[in-house]
Amino acid sequence: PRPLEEGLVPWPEEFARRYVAEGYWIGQPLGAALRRAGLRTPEALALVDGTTRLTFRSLLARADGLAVSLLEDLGLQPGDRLLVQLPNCWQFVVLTLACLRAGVVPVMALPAHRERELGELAAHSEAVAVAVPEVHRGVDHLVIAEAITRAPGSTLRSVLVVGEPRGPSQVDLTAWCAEPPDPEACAARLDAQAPTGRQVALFLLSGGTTGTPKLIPRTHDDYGYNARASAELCRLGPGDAYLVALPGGHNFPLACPGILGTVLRGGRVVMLDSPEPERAFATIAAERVTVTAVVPAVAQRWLAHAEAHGADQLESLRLLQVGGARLAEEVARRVEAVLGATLQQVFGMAEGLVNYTRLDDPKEVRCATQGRPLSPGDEIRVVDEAGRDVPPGVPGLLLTRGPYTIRGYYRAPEHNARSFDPDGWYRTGDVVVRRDDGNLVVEGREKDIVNRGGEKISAEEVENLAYRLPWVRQCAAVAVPDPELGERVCLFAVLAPGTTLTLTDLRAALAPTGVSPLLLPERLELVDHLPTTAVGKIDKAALRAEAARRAAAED
Ligand code: J2J
Repeated sequence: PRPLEEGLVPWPEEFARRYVAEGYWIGQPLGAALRRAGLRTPEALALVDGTTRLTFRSLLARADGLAVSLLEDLGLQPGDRLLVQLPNCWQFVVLTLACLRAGVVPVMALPAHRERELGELAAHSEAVAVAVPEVHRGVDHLVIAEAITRAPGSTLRSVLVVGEPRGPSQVDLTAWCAEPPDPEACAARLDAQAPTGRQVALFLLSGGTTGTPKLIPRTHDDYGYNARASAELCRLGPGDAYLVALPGGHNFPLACPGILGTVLRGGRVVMLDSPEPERAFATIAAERVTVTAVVPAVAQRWLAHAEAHGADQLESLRLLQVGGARLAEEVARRVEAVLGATLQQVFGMAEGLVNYTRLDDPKEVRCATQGRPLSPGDEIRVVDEAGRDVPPGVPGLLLTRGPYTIRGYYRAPEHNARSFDPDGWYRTGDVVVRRDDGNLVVEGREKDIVNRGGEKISAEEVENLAYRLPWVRQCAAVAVPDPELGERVCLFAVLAPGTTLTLTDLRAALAPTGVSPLLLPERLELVDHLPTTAVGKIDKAALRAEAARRAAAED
């Protein structure tokens, strides 16, 4: 593999100096900061997963033991990439901390990824190892890990597995997460070669990747600040218990303030494999959970459950963060009334900028807006198509720069030319209104994705997949409104004369291609031709309206 640094876009030195001078970047490796925080209360409970309960002392020792094993037994070097696709389990937390301590860079894949996406991520990041569960929800991830390891040109050498290893290059991750006999020696070894603040700590994934996956390099300095400032904004403390109900490798539950913010504040992290209401409510009650983060689709399921069965189990919950997709104002109002927790809307992105409503904002702000930037160092602009700033109250495209917003995707010069302007502003692709009070309201988006309950799906990827069927002459994927998930994928297709296609056949034909099930359309509309705009591009706005009209007509 090539060195990590090749293909990174650093912040210009004048910005870096400012972020240091203003105290955002503290020049500390995130692993050491987490360790220092945990050592303040070594015997306090740090991590819960079912019947597994680890104190800070045990968690930190395990992380350091695993970090040393990665370096010495697996032969990883600091800067090497490790592809991580684990469900929410305690081993995920130990592994993440271990990577941060060792300077090994985790690439946070999502549970829905399959052979094709994981293979692309491994190739693009030149990962040398991959961590997977053996089997999870009926999917054999070890078979996928083996397949991407064998792929031509693969740089993967080892597989870390939660479950039973099946071969010589596979490691029992749970066993490797045991407490080492001499944690002090491990800590000393790791402290001696800790990464610097400016180095890449981890890679997150951009929602809705096209072609080559977009990897988001987050540094120790910037990600540490993201987690620390978010934890402060949410007033996390040692008395808090944070429930990880969304996939732990996503930016929201990882660092907004999420797992990392909770550990930094001496709170405890509770892992749960699914946000399904019955188990989530029981876990909140049993572990006295005070804070959690969900997407709007999950908030709605929790509401329905509480309306049917009561919300007594949620008594300890003080803060419910909702983000990832637009939350309707009526739903927001019911969340506070029915679930009894303060609602915090979070409009964030793995590239950086996170907007929050504040805990003491008036109810109208909490329910009707998506908040304002986390940091005084965040710069935002709202502009028209020509790039001119628009006044408050007028919708426009959101651009941003700041101490925790990247300046470029990893090894992606073409994407970067489109996604960042020459002054380093990141084009979020979101259409927002900035109100007079500074709060943002998300009105729509310019980027061609479907936001399925917070999961971002690239329309172009769905289209490329559908074009594999020879009788699909022309197609376009768009979002169709959905009462549960907000949006689902609808495919409009023009077929070759004399051929036909049903949704079931379409999905059955595409499923064996080893792609994430999220890419399979959930609605199919056969048409004679696709509408085009004045410049001859497929008119997606017209198709979205048509999909919405047809879906509504069926209800
Ligand atoms: C409308 N759209 C939203 C919101 C994100 C916290 C919370 C979410 C993410 C996330 C995150 C939205 N209302 N409240 O990283 O730290 C849409 C926007 C945005 C895109 C980013 C976090 N919150 N969105 O969702 O990288 O379109 O991050 O640009 O997955 O989700 O997606 P992602």
